Amino acid sequence: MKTIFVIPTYNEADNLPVIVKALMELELRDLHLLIVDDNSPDGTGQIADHLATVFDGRIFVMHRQGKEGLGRAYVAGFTWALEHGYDAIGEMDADLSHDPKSVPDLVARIAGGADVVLGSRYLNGISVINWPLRRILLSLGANEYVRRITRIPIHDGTSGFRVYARQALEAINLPTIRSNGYSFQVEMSYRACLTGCEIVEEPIVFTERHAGESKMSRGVIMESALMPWRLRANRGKLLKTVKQLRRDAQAETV
Ligand SMILES: Nc1nc2c(ncn2[C@@H]2O[C@H](COP(=O)(O)OP(=O)(O)O)[C@@H](O)[C@H]2O)c(=O)[nH]1
Ligand SMILES: [Mg+2]
Repeated sequence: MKTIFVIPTYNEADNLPVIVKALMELELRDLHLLIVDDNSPDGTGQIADHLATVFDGRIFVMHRQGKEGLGRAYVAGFTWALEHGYDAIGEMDADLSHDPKSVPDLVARIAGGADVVLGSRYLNGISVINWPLRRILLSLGANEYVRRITRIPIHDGTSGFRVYARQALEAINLPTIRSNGYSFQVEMSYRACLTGCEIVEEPIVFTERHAGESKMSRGVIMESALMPWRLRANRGKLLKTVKQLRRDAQAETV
């Protein structure tokens, strides 16, 4: 199974070499990485290029012109991964909040037949380390808010540590994903549910970053607050598109 993890970066110079080394040292010797950097002022892009020469053939770098948001970086990265024939396509933050040691377990669930594996912080209670209470409540509240409005039966639909099987990303239809920021995670979760993907949740531990700064902003929160309503309003249209895509795919195989 050709496997790649896409890692979006914006000012992660201190974290990137550490996470890349940890990922390259995993048992998964054929794991590839795509680093998607938005022209970070702190030189993360150049560090990524250097890492790509050190781990030649396993690390790839996409340089984007400026900071366009997490969602845009992932749409570009996932599209690249599909074009390059990967079977399992993962995502994780660069700031070591997501433990590289959990990667093999997540990937194994895809190998076992799941379409989407969500690394969940809220399966067995709350597994978050070093977050202030305010941030935990925001995240829990956001998940409850999303569940109520969109009615998707997922414990951690905002998690950014996950793996998609190729066919799931194809069904999700990336060019029509609208999120710029973190609401990307919710939009993708919703789309995966609507397209009938088998989604499994695997417990993970989330640890707040030690180096660098969070890119959470007021604009990002605003978009995230509106997204569930937008998704709900467009449910009928989305289902129609999903059915049409399925018919097209069937016609192609006949
Ligand atoms: N390429 C790119 N990466 C981003 C952008 N915003 C955030 N990131 C990356 O997305 C990941 C999660 O962001 P972070 O600030 O840690 O979010 P938090 O953990 O929710 O506070 C990190 O690897 C960031 O560097 C962006 O606009 N462009
Ligand atoms: Mg973070």
